[in-house]
Amino acid sequence: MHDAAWVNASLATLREGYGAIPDGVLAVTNGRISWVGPRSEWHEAAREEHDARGAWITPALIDCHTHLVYAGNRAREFELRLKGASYEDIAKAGGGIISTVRATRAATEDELLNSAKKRLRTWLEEGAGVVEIKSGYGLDRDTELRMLRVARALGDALTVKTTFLGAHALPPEYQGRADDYIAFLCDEVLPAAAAAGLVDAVDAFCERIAFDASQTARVLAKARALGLPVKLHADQLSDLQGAALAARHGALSADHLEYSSESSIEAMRNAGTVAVLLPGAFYFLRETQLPPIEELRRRGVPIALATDHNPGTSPLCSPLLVLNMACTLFRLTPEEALAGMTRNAARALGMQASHGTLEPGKGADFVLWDIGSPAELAYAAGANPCAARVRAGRTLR
Ligand code: DI6
Ligand code: FE
Repeated sequence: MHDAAWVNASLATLREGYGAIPDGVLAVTNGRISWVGPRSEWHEAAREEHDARGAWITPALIDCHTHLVYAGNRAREFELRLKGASYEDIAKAGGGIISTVRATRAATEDELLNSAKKRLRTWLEEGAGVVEIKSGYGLDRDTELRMLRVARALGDALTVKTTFLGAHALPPEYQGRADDYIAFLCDEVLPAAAAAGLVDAVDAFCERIAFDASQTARVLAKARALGLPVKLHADQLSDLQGAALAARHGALSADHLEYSSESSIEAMRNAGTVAVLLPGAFYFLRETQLPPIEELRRRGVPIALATDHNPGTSPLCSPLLVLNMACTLFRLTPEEALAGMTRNAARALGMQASHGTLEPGKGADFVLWDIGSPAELAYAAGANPCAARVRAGRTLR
């Protein structure tokens, strides 16, 4: 006897491709999926039966790369960029990430929590079940830990995975002393955050305007020494062989990748590192260099997608729009796009055993969509066909 069953539904299990089962049944027991298959093979019983009225059911969306916790916004900077200033010029002039750092350091924990909760509403309305949230706007001990505590506190509405990103930019107080700052992160801030149980993974920004390969390697090595998985902002604005560096450290994912080389993609394939592509930053920065999609496909590197929500390069608040952008800007197929925010996004967070597909034993986190085919999720930009969100078997909307 199952706790509940959803009948009269089309299922997109995302096990392989869409993994579509027209006219399927999905059953749940103790918050986990306990049966998935065609109605014709369903001969079991459930205490509760939900009529999905022909809706499509997919795994809940997973946003595996966000900077969702911060104070202030950077609309002024967006204006400056449209008047000709580049992202790097603004960063060099003390704007950019550092301006958000100033605002975030000045904000209270409640202010950070309330502003993040407000933002998160769109993710919940658009069927997200898991969101990854990075620190990285404190760049000191107290604010980095405060950001991670706020991220954890958001975990009642959906599943949150936290990522320590102290190596996001060099704070003003360490100008010209990047190696000292990296030592401060490795010797003090990261161990403190890990000891407080606030860190699920560790990331860094390996880039000309941030940290070089050897500074990045020290942070990743420290994370590994603490038994924490790693991810990397790699080759976003130039090719520092960041993706290869991430692969050498057995990273869960390497993210951005616009300037990654073939040999780096090969290293990712060998290490099982997922490619996280971020069409929002590509769009807002009006980048023209496409990530190596064909190379990733050819070498069978799983492609995940995310909003990269942040106030500077991707103030994008819609997981569904990412699906559309991935198709229109990066020429992914709608099937690849949906796999990018379910199956492959789960892998980018090390959650493939419990999330990302509709399979018995996995968490009963799924969404009912008012659509005629799964391709509509990427097709209709700006539409939100989410009819209901189910978390651990309980309907939330
Ligand atoms: N790359 C990005 O695009 C963001 N962080 C990063 O490492 C930018 C963050 C910001 O501008 O606030
Ligand atoms: Fe990012």
